[in-house]
Amino acid sequence: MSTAWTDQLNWTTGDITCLEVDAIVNAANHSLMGGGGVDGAIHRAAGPELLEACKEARRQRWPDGLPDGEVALTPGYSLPVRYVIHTVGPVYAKTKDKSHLLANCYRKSLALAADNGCTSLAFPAISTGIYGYPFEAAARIVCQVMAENLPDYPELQVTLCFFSDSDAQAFLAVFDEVVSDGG
Ligand code: AR6
Repeated sequence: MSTAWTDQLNWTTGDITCLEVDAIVNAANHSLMGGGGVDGAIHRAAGPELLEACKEARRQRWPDGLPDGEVALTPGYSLPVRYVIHTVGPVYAKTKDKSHLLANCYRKSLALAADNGCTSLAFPAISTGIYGYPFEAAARIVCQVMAENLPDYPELQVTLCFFSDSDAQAFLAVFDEVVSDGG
């Protein structure tokens, strides 16, 4: 059984805005007008041009806002990256399974990065902050999407950027389980 996808997956802890990769993913909201959490950090580090680019994306492509699970590309401006891929994770709701929307965020970000010639891409833990998605459930979805999709993008290296060591440990526990189950 091939586990080559695991060779394309890396992880780190800290502030995603410091990573020198081709593109980072932003856990944005429908408005694309910025917010708290990682979205706020990315807008602060990129500078005001990022907000202008997001307004332009709204005007041209997403007049009603970016739907859950969709992706939008902008330059990185003052960030040490070429691109920011904005995506909207689902707000967690116990009563409704939104795992496919969280999976779409990751899957469509991989495709958009590859389509734009990126060979390195970093993700924050989408939806697991203000949007309340349980961390382990989210980690399982991340592993599943990476196992299914990374073989389609053999040139792409993905870094998962966790904001704390405890998040990284929680992810690694899930990752080890998935890999030992043959994921
Ligand atoms: N670098 C890496 N990870 C970070 C950083 C950072 N600088 N800051 C926070 N995190 P969240 P969501 C982690 O709340 O749950 C915004 O207001 C954080 O610890 O940023 O998708 C948007 O505008 C958590 O693990 O995003 C939306 O309204 C993860 O990033 C809403 O929050 C995601 O937390 C989106 O909520």
